[in-house]
Amino acid sequence: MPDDANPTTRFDDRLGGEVTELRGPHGTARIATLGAHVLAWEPAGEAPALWLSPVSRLDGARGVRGGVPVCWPWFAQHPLDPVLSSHGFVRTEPWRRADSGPGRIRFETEADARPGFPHRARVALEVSLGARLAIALTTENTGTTTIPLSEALHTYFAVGDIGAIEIAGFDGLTYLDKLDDNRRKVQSGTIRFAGELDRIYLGHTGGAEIRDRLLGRRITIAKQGSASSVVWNPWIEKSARLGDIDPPGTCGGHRRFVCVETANAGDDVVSLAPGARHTLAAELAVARL
Ligand code: TA6
Repeated sequence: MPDDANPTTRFDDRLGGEVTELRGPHGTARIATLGAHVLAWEPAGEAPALWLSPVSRLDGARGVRGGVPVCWPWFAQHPLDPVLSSHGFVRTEPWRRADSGPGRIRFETEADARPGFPHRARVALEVSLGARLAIALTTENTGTTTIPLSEALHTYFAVGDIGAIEIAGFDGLTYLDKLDDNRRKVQSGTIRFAGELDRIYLGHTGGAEIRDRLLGRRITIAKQGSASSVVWNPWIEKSARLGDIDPPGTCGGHRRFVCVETANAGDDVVSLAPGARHTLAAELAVARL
C-alpha cells in the first residue's frame, strides 16, 4: 500500500522545473514533471537506492543521467532512423500531473505523429511509494495504426562499488551483447562487472536481485508486462565519452551505479493495436543482505 502523506510539489531551481515529493514512513521519492522522471528514492533507514549523476544536465537538453529515465516509444536507436534521439522522446518533454493521492502520483502526456512515430498515443506514468517503490508506464493507442512499441524504465540503481555487486535472476537466459555486435549469448550464473557491460536479456519475465556486499543490502526488482531486462554499466571510457558522469576518483562516477532496466527491447517489441493498452511495471524494494 502507498504511504499516507499527500504529495507536495515545488519549483526546483537546478532542474528549472517542478518536482513532486512523495513522503511517508517508508521513505521519500522525488519525481520531475519534465519527462515524468523519478529523480530520487530514499527508503527509510537506507542510503539512497537510485543514483543521479552530480554533473547531469537537468534542463531537458538531453536525458537526465540517473534516476529512472522513461525510454519510449523506442529503446536505444530508432529501428529505422538512427538520427532520431536515443531512447525515444518523452524523457525530455514536459508531462503534466494528472492526479495524485496519499503516497502516489500520476503523470500523463500525449504523443502525436512525428518523425519516427507516425501514430497517436496517450502515455501515463504512475509512481507509488510504500514498502516498495512501484512505477507503471501505460500506453494507450489512441490512433488508427498499430504501434510497434519498445520501451524501458531505465533505472540507475545506487551501489557501494560496481566491482562488489552481483546480479541474480538471469542464469540460463539468452542475451544480446551490445558490445559484441549484438551476438546472442547465454548467461551463466550471476552477473558481475570487471568492465563495460551492455546486454539485453530476452524472455526475462521474472524478477532480479542486486546483491551489494559493500552496502550490505539487496535491491529486488519484480515486474509485469516486461519481457526483457537491460543491464548496463559504461565503465571508464564510455563514461568519459558520455560527459555527464563524474570521474571515478575515489569510487565515484560509474563505480557507484548499475542499470537494471525493466523493458521490452530487442526481439521483445510490443505490437499495440488501435484502442489497446499496455502497461510496463516495476516494483522495487531494498532489504538487508
Ligand atoms: O540501456 C543501456 C543503453 O542503451 C546504453 O547502450 C547507453 O546508450 C545507455 O542506454 C544510455 O543511453 P543515453 O541515451 O541515456 O545516453
